Amino acid sequence: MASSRVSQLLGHVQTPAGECSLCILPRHRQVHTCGPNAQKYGSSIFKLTAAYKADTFADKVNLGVGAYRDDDNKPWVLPVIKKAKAILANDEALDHEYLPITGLPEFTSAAARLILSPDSVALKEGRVASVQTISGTGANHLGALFLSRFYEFNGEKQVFLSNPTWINHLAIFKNVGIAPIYYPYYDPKTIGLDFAGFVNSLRNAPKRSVFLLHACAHNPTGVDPTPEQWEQLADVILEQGHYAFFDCAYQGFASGDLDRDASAVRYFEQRGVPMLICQSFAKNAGLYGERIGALHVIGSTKAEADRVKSQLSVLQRSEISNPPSHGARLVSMILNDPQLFAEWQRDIKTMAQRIIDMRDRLFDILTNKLKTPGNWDHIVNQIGMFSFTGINAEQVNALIEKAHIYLTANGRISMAGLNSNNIDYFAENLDKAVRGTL
Ligand code: KET
Repeated sequence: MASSRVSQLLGHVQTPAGECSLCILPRHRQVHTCGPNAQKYGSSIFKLTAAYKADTFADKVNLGVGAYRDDDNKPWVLPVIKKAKAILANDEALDHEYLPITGLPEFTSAAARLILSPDSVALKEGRVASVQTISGTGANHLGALFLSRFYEFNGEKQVFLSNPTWINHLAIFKNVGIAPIYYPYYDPKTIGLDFAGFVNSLRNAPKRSVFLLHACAHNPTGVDPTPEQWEQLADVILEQGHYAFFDCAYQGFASGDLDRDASAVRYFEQRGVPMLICQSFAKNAGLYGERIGALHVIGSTKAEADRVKSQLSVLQRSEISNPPSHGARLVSMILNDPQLFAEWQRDIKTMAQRIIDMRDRLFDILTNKLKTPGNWDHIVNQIGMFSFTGINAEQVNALIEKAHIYLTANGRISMAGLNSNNIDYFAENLDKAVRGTL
């Protein structure tokens, strides 16, 4: 039973003779869905969820996927979303026609103001090309595809990703012919940021390189640069003529404050760093399945932004034609109505605060009650949905196998999976895993 759970996680699929072991197509078929990296970049996070669901153990815990849960371990439909849904349901004027290719205009414009601020100079000058996308993943894909077609790479097409990063970044860029390479980011010795390594890599990369930056609440480490460090990063990026590819999937989740979590993006915009921003409403509006997001590309002139938008709409047309309307209508209503917006801000605070409380509780149990070996300051210092515990793959395996606690192999835990009912169970088993007694 235990080992079968591990093989499930590793994605080892037993197939009958004559079938490709990776994509389960007959071996003689000319088009295979496998290829050398099919398993490496596979949907391991969703396999983890499936293994958790299949587990019949009563006290099982899912700390895998980055999806918010309330203190009863239930998905939380934000009260403001319930309200917006009711308004939409009663709106007789709404139909189900196609949206424009670049999305619902009142959504994309409000989404751009949310991340860049209503005072953004780029917005006032009409220099932002905004397109509605299939959530944050779609924004990353469209942004990567756009760069792959139109960015003037200095040599090889490559993107610099933080080591580590959201695992899907690798597949997304490879998919459009851009080679992912890592820049140093997380330092296991300090369980913090390897700032010197990061800056060094910015200095040594070819001029005009593309650097992917997590706007806030870095996934998976929960380690963000400080405001002063962002300033220094902007200095080097400008010096070297690099391009900033911002992924912003957690606005509001880092601090509980939408504006504060947008500060790095806004600062870079003010400094005139060439950049694009991928925005997701999956987490901060709890709209995971609605697939609502946006891509914002900042141009140096309005004419350039107009050309970019036109190219983005050509790419979008061939991929999804036009984006789905429901999530766009919900978010647009909330962003454009001051009362609903204020209510959304309160909902975000509720989620962020519960996560911060869990961090405090976990830290307290590990350090004061269990006296778990090692330093656990990072649990409270890291921010956002995730904590990078620093435990090794063997300890992760023990937690999955012996305690039915599901987490990714790199030791990342989704803090939102912890609640008042399971936090003691988790802490006790983590303590045992660290001591090697589990
Ligand atoms: N960027 C980052 C950094 C990210 O963590 C996610 C999702 C996304 C983009 C895409 O989110 P979307 O739902 O497409 O708006 N991360 C969680 C889920 C996943 O892996 O797809 C996670 O890391 O658990």
